[in-house]
Amino acid sequence: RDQRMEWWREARFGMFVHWGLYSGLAGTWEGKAVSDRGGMEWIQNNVGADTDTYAEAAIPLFKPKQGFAEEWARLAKQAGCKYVVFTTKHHDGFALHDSHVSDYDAGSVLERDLVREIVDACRAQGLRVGFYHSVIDWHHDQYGYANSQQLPHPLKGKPYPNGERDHSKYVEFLHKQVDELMNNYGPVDIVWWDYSAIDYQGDEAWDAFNLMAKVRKRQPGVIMNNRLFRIPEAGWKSMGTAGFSTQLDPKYGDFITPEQHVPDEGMPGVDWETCMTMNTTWGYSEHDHAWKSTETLVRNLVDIVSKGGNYLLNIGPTGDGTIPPESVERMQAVGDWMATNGQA
Ligand code: FUL
Repeated sequence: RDQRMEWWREARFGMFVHWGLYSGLAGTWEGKAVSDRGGMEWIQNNVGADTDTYAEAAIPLFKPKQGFAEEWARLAKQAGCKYVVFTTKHHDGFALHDSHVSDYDAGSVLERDLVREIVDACRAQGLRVGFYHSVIDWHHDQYGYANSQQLPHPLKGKPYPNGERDHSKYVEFLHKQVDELMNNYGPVDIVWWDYSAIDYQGDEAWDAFNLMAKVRKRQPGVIMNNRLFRIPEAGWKSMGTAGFSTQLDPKYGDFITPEQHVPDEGMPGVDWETCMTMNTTWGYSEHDHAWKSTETLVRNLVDIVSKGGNYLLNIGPTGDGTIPPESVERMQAVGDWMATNGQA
């Protein structure tokens, strides 16, 4: 087992943050609730909007307030989290850093570098920092697994060669953007890839081994999850509650992300992490009121930790970066419990 994993094995509890253009839309499209359940970070896909229509609706609603990142970091600290993993880019393709290889990024659109703001705030609280990065990209015009015509079902898109797109151009772009993220923000503790699915097979789709090698070269201490690959040997047969293999070949990543599935017997010798929402959506939705109780969250934490895993609990801030009060309350309550019952 890899020594780079040591801090993470002790960490137990992390805060996940889904935040991007979709957050301002808040689960609403053209004045109507898209749904009161499920991942509203997928709203572009759910309503079948092409990237321009989506951007036009979403950009005016994404207005990060000053100091939002300090609020996140303070809450993570209070809650007893040891690390924060946040979306540097989700499937919609909008990057939160100041990217020089894209104009669909916070630098170009808002003249802000939101990644820097978040990293600085987390570091100031002594938190480890993880970059969630989506390899899926509904914006890039050469992305080969979907095009705007195929929305709302981009996952059923066929890979290049499709006669229209040169997916290798997208891969080049992906590598460059990741390189920016690895070079410009100091030490990065985690890269949390998301994700390879049925049609997207690891190395072929993303030049994944090279991508990982480059990341490790720039960030010798970094650890990465196994979602860059969708092959059984990588330990990820399914993201859902179906079975998955407990084997993780380190060449595919350092830890398994089984998501909302904890086998009764745990997974001795395997580093794993369960990520979870507090309601049913990762990205903010004003319509989702299905909040899990604090008791449930504490039970989850105990359950996961007792089986040797880490719990990565999600918040979905609004378009200005405010954390929903329901999430604040729950994080603080978990923090109180940790302070009384947890390890130091
Ligand atoms: C999935 C994504 O499709 C969801 O939107 C979310 O980010 C979840 C954590 O992972 O792969």
